[in-house]
Amino acid sequence: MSPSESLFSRALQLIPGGVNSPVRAFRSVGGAPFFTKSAAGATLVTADGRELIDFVCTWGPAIHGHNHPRIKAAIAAALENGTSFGTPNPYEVEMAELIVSFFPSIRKVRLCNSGTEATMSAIRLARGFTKRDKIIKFAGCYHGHSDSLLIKAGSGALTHGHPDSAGIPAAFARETVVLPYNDTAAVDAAFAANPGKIACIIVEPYIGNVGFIKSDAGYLQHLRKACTANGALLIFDEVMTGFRLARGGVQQLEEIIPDLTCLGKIIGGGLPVGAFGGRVEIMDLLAPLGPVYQAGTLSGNPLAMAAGIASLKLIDELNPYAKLDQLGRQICLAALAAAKTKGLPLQAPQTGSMFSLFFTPTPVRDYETALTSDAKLFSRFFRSCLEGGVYLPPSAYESWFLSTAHEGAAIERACEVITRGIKSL
Ligand code: HOZ
Repeated sequence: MSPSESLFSRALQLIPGGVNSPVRAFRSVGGAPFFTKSAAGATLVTADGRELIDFVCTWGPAIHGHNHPRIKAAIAAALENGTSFGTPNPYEVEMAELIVSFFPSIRKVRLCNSGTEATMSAIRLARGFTKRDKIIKFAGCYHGHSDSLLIKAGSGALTHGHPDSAGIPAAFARETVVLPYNDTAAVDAAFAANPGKIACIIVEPYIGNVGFIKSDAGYLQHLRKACTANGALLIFDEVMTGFRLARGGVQQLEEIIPDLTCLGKIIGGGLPVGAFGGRVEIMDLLAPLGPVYQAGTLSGNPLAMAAGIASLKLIDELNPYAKLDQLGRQICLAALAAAKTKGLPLQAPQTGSMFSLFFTPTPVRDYETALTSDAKLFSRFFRSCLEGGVYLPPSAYESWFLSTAHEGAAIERACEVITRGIKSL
């Protein structure tokens, strides 16, 4: 038995499915997950001593590559002072100042521990502010695993066949209106059918959880107008896209001002984190100022804040977006060229360092069209890439992520392996 196999067999005895988050399981692509011993730059080193070029980037946070020396040093320096205080600490203030400087729509921000907490709390806040109960979400968007949002959800919920999770009371599910993404008429119809009842729309402005999908031109602007016209709040879930696709996320690219924004991933520099923020009059409804309760023992944790501050400062120093976009395009063009040679239909939507390969002739613009992708073919492709030393998300319905550390030899090698993988299908 290899070290990974042995660890997995021990894990299976004690941890459901052997993993602490379903997206890490290999059930949809076949085989067992490897265990990671260490990571640096663009490379994971497995417990079995294999080096893999990593296109998961810890599901988004590692925009500067793994174990970046500046982030590591920031954590080490913070560690000297303690790991958690249960009182306000100076790092939280610096983080809040950085977030509002990157996101003009955010005037006040509350820090928490995960993207799930951020979206769950933003929904509660929207309901408290509007005094309405219903929310709109879109099929295939995944906003973490709180009850109101695990309905027609993407990510692991879809990958493992449970987009509508068991355990959600029907009364909760009734308050969530699920619509197709990129369909403006569906939004208008939902508001018309529920006058004065919709508290908010929550959307991944570009979806990263059913594979990567961009919004059609004008779609997000339509959501903004529809919310304003109907007295509902617009919540952008930029947990994945925030700081990754642009300094100020998709809202900067699309020039939209949402009422609330959810963040996570990059602002923790690889440690657990989440945040949500927006207009002052909405945010001031949060306890202790207002009646909407939200809390967390480890919220604003000094180590996570120190790591996140270092990560955001690196973004400002390096302005990595043009480079990341070029690397993303290079991978997608290599894949499309290989597919063309092979006569295989392939879609490769990409913005900057987020993209996906869908094995389908159908342009992918929503949940339904994402499901036309040949998941069995993806599994074979995944295994071929893994054998060649390239680790992709182990699901046909996840975005790939790049870091600045992927430039040079890593990207050349990955293009070769991906090309070979597609040609072998
Ligand atoms: N949004 C991430 C992947 N789509 C979540 C990662 C996880 O569920 O562990």
